[in-house]
Amino acid sequence: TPPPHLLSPPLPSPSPSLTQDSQKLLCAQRAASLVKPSTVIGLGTGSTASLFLQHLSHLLSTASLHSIVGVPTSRKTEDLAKDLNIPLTDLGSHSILDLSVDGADEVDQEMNLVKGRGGSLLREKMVEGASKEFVVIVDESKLVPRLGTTGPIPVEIVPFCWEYTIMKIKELFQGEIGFDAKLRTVWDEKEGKEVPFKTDNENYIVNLLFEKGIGGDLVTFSDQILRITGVIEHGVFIGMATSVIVAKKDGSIVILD
Ligand code: ABF
Repeated sequence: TPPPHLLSPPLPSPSPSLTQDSQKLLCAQRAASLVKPSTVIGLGTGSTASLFLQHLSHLLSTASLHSIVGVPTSRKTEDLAKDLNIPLTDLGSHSILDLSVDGADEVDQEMNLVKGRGGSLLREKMVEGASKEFVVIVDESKLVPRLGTTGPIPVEIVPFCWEYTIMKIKELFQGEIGFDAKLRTVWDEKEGKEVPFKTDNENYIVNLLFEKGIGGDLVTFSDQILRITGVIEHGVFIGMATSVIVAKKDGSIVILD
């Protein structure tokens, strides 16, 4: 055998590379471990939030947690919470929530968010806006330098004269290079054609596409969109998150707050 100094150095142990799903699970479990007994919690929507609900339900069933009650942010979450035996209430009975936990589509350095690509932005904004703490759970792919870079900004509008509302939105951003606004549609098997996607509130969604993300100030962006009659709400959540739990590929967790 060669003398020790000629032996090749041991290979560095490969750093774990978690899949996106495992990252989602990791941040969801961390958030569930932060929930205190006897609290009213806003329950988010989406795949990451669903993992949070599952873990919450597990803690409730093993009596590690008790007396919590949830406010769902969508019909889908309401159904899932019922299946998981998580007791539910609503904002009419609890106008101030202790905590909300939800996923996001994008998170910038200031913890501003894009939400609602799943379609439930209005209920999410109402519930999370009523929460003392709003914890966002994301895998690291959701971190962006500027909002609107990885996909559209969804805007909920009334179905009445929706073409007119889209026209007004387009007028607002006509100077932006590469801007487009498109009605979100889904394939209807029965009708054999694309039909407008409908939110839980029976409204439509317009997807705003910015080639390089939202340029300029987010508050101005928000004010301008909300001033259009026919627009109900948009998916940019400014200054609402109180912390963001980011699960990374290497298995670590980073908390922004
Ligand atoms: C919701 O779920 C949304 O506002 C956002 O669109 C989405 C994120 O989903 P996922 O966790 O599946 O990536 O909270």
